[in-house]
Amino acid sequence: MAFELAPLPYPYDALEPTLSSQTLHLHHDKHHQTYVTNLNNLTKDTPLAALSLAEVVKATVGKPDQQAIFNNAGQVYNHDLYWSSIKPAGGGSLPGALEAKIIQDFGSVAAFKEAFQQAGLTQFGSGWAWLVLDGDKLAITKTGNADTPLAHGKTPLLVVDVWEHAYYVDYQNRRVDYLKAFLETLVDWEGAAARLKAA
Ligand code: MN3
Repeated sequence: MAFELAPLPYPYDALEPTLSSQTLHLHHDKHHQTYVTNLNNLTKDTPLAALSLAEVVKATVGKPDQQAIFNNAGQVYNHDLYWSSIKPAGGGSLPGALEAKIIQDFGSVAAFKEAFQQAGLTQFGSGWAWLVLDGDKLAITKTGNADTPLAHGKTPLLVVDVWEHAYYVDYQNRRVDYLKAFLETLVDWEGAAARLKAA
């Protein structure tokens, strides 16, 4: 079965004014769709076409002859999680179990937010900032281009896309304002808590 572009889990204008309908149409219907289309073209009639998306990511990481497949599979996986990392009227208070784990591993929710924002800000060029479960501890990490912690034995819980296409229409070069908005009005803490519980 071919890989598919999942519909956005909310209407295109549901994140306004933080992220515009124009940004979501471009980001989901053009950028994300292109990675899905490329992945299908690259895996057509190969054994990889029978694998799950996560399996393709893990099977192709670090293999020079499969770099293009990894890049597109990683981008599809990362974008799927990005759309699930944000929601209308996000932000706010954290579910208790996630809050307790963040306090245990980062000292405080404020310290976590500061470090996460800094990771997104200092990812040079295109990439991603993540909250992951690494072993039994939460960690913040960043990846460049299509790379993903999934390929490196970690469980992704939250991700913010810091490729310019994610924010340039709404924030131009002000990546820091996009990251602040992500943490205060977009982030879906319940989704992250559910992924932590399932890990
Ligand atoms: Mn993107």
